[in-house]
Amino acid sequence: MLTRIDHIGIACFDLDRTVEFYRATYGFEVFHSEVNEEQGVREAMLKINDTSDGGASYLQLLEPTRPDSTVAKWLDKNGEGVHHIAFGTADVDAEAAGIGEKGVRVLYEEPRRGSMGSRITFLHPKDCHGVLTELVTSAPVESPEH
Ligand code: V0V
Ligand code: CO
Repeated sequence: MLTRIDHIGIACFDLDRTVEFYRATYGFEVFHSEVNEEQGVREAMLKINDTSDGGASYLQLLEPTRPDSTVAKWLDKNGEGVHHIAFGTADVDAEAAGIGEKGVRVLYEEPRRGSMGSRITFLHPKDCHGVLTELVTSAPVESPEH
């Protein structure tokens, strides 16, 4: 089951300036930031709200780290803007398998590492009415030591 909008991915040329726009305009603060070399992005997660499934919804601001990355390619073609949406689920493997059986191309054989230790995969935008769609399972919440 897909149970939340986990994030909206927004491609930008300058992460620091874009973070500052979201802070100054809306008051959203950076919850987490990291570089994901595999995906070729530097990213900032701005938490917007908690969700009823125990997760949260974020804006994910993305700046490319190298010219051959998917986000750099997309920015060259489209300029800044909404790059993808991500649905949250407790079981990304099962969701990807089930959606794949419906004829939608799942881009990765196995989910890969996403923001904050999550596991992610993507659905091809051409099979999703033009929307690059990500599926996310958050990293398990660390239980306190006994
Ligand atoms: C490309 N297309 C898109 C698109 N990117 N359509 C909607 N939204 C997008 N973001 C269209 C493009 O306009 C072309 O249509 C067609 O798909 C083929 O695109 P292309 O430019 O030739 O590019 P490809 O085929 O080399 O790559 C497209 C795909 C690639 C979707 C396969 O971007 C990909 O693998 N994306 C998944 C990984 C990713 O995006 N990572 C960055 C976020 P026309 O012109 O032929 O009609 S990382 C992230 O979100 C993380 C870490 C996280 O959440 O934790
Ligand atoms: Co994403």
